Amino acid sequence: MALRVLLIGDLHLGRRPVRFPPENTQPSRGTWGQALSARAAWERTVELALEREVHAALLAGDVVEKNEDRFQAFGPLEAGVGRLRKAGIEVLGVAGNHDDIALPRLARAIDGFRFLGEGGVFELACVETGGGAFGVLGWSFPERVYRKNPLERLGEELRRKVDAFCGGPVLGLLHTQIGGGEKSYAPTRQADLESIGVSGWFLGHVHQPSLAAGRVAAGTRPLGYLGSVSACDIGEAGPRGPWLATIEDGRLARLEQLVLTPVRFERLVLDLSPFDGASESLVDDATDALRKGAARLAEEAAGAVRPPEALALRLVLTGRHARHRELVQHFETLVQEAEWSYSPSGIVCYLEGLEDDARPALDLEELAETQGPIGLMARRVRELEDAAPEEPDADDARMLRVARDLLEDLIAVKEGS
Ligand SMILES: [Mn+2]
Repeated sequence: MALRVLLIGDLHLGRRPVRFPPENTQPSRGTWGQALSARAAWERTVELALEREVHAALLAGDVVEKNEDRFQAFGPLEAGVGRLRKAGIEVLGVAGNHDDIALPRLARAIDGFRFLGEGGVFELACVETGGGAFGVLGWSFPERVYRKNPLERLGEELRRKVDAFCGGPVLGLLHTQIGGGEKSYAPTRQADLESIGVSGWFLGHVHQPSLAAGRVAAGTRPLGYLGSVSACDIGEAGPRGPWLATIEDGRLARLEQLVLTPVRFERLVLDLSPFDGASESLVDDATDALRKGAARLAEEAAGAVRPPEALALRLVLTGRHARHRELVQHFETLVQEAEWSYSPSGIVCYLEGLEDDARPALDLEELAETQGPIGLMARRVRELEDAAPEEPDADDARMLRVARDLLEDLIAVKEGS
């Protein structure tokens, strides 16, 4: 018989995306603020837990964005935990650096929420469910800023108990910075974590998921970040959601990411080089390409367990184009005026930002032959480029771009005169 455990990473109830879709668009219900909130992600998580008939749900810390948000978080958290408990699902959680005060208080006030590792002391809980028993080894942040290695407080006795735990596999639940230095939050080393006899470590804190989905090979033990449950900015690009662990015959057999983020962030790279610089419809052609790219990403996002309501795109311009500046200005306006949207597959795509990595198509050789400031600048840029290393670092690359921008500015001045 299979035992299903839902593993929930950084939820951050109270958090909202930094930028919403244009005002002339609408989510399937409510406002964008509601539809794209962490609360909406939590509600999707609860729905999926019921749908997949999981036996337990584990929260890996930072359930609440800020300790002060606990009053607003109480209602949705209580309602969700209530629905899970009513369906016979066990709910356990540990606190992270964002909810060191909020989570223990909420857990005390909510019926059936088991808070683990209070006060920064590791705790081994036995979870008995209709699908079988398993253990959870958990630790909670005792205060907001905790810079010591939590494993220092995992005694020999508890280590032995984990090794000898007879009820089933033990899942490790911890909010930590692997490989972190003395200025990071609850830093641990991977080797230390591996030295504990759990069947897997499911970690909170880093919002980029690092676990591998699929079958867990015999003899291997997963160790990684669950990631955030929903995204808030381009720093959280890609699929987001909780993970489903399946335990079969007393061992961890499968891991699956249940992608359900209400808003998904993606980078959309648009190469300007192929566009015909002589075309009168250049700007329309480039905008068409943006639409096509959005449609492709929306189609991919629509394949999620729960498709997003919105797809926030960071438009990244690359390549070279003679009318580079004109194109950049066009897309800048689209981003700033926040009116561009496109809704293929029922997902509202919008622009959350622009990165211009494209360059003007300048014929340096030709320009360097000319007299006056433009020729002088072109010769300087050419020297700079010749002197630059094959793979310039970020600073060098930026300086080269600034130099080329100056050249482009000089050309614009001349053309404008
Ligand atoms: Mn977090």
